[in-house]
Amino acid sequence: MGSSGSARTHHRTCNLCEAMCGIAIEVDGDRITSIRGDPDDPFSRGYLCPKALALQDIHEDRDRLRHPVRRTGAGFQRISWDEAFDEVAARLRETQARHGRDAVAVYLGNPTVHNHGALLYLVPFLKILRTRSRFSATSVDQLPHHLVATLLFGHQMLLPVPDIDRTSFLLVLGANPVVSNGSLMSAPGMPRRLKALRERGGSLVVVDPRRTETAALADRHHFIRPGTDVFLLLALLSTLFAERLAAPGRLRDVTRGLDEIERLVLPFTPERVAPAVGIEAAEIRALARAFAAASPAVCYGRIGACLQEFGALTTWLITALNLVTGNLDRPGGAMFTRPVADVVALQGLLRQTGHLGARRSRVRGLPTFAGEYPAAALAEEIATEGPGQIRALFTVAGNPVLSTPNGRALDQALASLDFMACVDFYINETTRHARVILPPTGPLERDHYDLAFHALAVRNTAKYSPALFAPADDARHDWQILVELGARLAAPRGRGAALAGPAARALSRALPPARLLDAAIRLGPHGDRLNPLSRGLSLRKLEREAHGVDLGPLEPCLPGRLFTRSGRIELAPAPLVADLARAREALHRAPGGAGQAGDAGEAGDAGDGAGRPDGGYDLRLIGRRQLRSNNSWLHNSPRMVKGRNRCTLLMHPEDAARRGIAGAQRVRVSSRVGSVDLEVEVTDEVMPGVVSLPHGWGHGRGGVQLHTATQHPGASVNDLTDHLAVDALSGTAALNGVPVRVEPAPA
Ligand SMILES: Nc1nc2c(c(=O)[nH]1)N[C@H]1C(S)=C(S)[C@@H](COP(=O)(O)OP(=O)(O)OC[C@H]3O[C@@H](n4cnc5c(=O)[nH]c(N)nc54)[C@H](O)[C@@H]3O)O[C@H]1N2
Ligand SMILES: Nc1nc2c(c(=O)[nH]1)N[C@H]1C(S)=C(S)[C@@H](COP(=O)(O)OP(=O)(O)OC[C@H]3O[C@@H](n4cnc5c(=O)[nH]c(N)nc54)[C@H](O)[C@@H]3O)O[C@H]1N2
Ligand code: SF4
Ligand SMILES: [Mo]
Repeated sequence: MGSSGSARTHHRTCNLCEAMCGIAIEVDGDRITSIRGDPDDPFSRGYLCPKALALQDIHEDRDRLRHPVRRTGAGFQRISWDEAFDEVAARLRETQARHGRDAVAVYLGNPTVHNHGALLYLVPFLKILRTRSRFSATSVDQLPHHLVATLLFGHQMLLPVPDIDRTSFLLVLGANPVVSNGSLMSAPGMPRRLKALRERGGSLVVVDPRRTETAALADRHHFIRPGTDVFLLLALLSTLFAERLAAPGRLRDVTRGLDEIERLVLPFTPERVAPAVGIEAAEIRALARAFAAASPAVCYGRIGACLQEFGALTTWLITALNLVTGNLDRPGGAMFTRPVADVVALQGLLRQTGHLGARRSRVRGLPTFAGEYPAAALAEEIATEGPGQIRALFTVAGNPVLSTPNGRALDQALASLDFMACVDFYINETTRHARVILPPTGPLERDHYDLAFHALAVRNTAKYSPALFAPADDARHDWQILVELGARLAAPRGRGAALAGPAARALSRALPPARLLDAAIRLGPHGDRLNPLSRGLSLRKLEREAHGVDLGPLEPCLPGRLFTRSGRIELAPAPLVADLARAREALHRAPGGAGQAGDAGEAGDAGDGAGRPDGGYDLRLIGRRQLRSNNSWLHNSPRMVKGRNRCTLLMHPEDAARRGIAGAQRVRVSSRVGSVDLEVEVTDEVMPGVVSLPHGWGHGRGGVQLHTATQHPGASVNDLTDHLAVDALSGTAALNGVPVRVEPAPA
């Protein structure tokens, strides 16, 4: 950065969430003087959320590590990069030499997906490490979407995106885009886009156990019992077929399994599912008819629909609903992108199209997807002795202690590892267990391109953001850390020699990510095909467009883009059809089902449930995202945590009264795996029988070096979520719908 005294404005993309807002950062010398929305960004048109300011706070954060550290008896101490790389490489190799290559596990966190350098270089790095013990945040997030895309379309990244700017009916299940700013639906300025939908005469219907900020903008909001979306969707489909409203249109001839879907869903009438779902049969029928009548319409489901007992089935049936009504691959429906750097094509070349159940986890037999085990199995794989036990862990941009189920158990398991190293710039709840922490550059010190999120956006757009600040001389980007460590792991020395190979050679010649990106852009669908006279794009041309480029609305692409062997959409794939048996069984046991005994599950005064054999877990806990928070890692920004305590439990007035809870008092929430004490907020914004807690809090653990966050510690919802509760088909954690008990906290 120049050191002149005059202010300059730089246009960049905010890289904190999926929305990719254009930002105008005013810099004076080395100081940021303001961060505003960029009105000239064609995609975000000036929109900004409060988190953008955290970019500055992270940049200036004194707790952010700027050099490697090693944990000693006297706390973390600075070491050189050489020492750090040598120690990490030596200890990982030693662990693999003694206990086998899978004794070293890897956990990749969410920010890797917002970091194209890390994304590109994790592929060869993991090839060198050769461990099959791979975990990531995917299994506490969007895994059901990848699984369904693989089974239906043949490729895990063929994820249909709701075309919200052109739809006339948006049905939202378990997502709160007004706060989250959209997920698997990149579209900055959600409130404006949703208001525009209604202004052009369209409808927004939200189905959520909480009356969310998104529900507040909707024509209609329905409460739903957590985890029962699968039944609602079955009943919507059942109604469509029974009333001859199904009309797949253009895709009928390229879809296999339509008849089977009809046969499978017909028995799930609205009357049959209504008591379990908590929405009246007449309402379900009306919703099905309204959805079928709207042209176009689209159903969209996210975290609340995914992170639950039937996450894969729910995600599947959402796509089935879109397809059966002719809304898949249709403007205003659910569409596919044609990104500038086409990750679908790139992964297709690498044959990374997704595969379920190639292996099963050692302890519990949970399936892998795309080579990764479910994060819900990580703690037990560390803690359970025997051949194949995990002895060392390497994390990149993750905080699984706060973000995966039964975080306490994982916290304890991490303390028992032989060795742990983390690529992260904070000493947080997870990285405090590391022996060595390798800190990458901060979010404004690296070039940024949204390799993943341009592929999930509601329009085809592209924008490249060069680093705003030059990193310190001895700083390393994530990709450089992976390259240097990879090279050391591969170096032919002692028994590690076996690790050398093509991936190692690729790393030793490592090109900066920008060069790889340039190739992907130029050879991609909007590229110049390496012809300098072409009007197509290259990275250099993209760089000249400081506000980004808009390449138009999404366009139909099926069946051409399918990767299935049959060349068709496989709407009724065997694993999903088989999993319906589990849903049928659950419906049988649910309220109104034939297998339901009396009114159990609606247990009344459970204030003293602790003494009951079933634990008295008579409430269902769900999650809640917050505007000034980004998973677990923005609470060290003073501007993100200022104001009232936001880590509160929402509880319905009837549930509170029954437990003698008056409001704004401390309560104890207990589940099968643990308890936390925190403040309650009594509100009818949640439905009776449901309580809600945000995730990402719980900073009050010893050794966390986040000076602001630890002053606002909150409690971790994942000290309550149960690692045994997973969507059995996909292994995705069921972080919503957790059975809990609530009582006034002991004095
Ligand atoms: N401000 C902010 N923005 C974020 C993030 C953040 O932490 N903070 N995180 C980012 C990330 S990583 C992601 S993946 C996205 C997630 O984006 P969203 O999925 O839009 O975010 P959530 O707020 O988790 O929305 C889940 C909704 O599901 C509801 N719900 C819970 N259980 C059920 C159920 O069983 N059925 C139904 N129908 N609904 C249910 C919850 O009440 C909640 O409103 O947000 C991203 N954006
Ligand atoms: N109960 C409950 N739990 C949830 C969810 C929920 O809705 N409810 N949501 C889930 C979802 S959707 C997600 S995505 C996961 C997130 O789970 P994780 O990815 O495990 O956790 P994060 O909180 O995102 O932690 C990100 C870490 O990356 C570091 N970091 C940030 N930027 C960079 C970078 O550029 N490079 C490197 N090397 N490090 C960086 C931060 O310091 C932080 O330590 O949480 C999940 N957990
Ligand atoms: S919505 Fe997301 S991308 Fe936009 S400013 Fe907020 S955090 Fe950044
Ligand atoms: Mo996520």
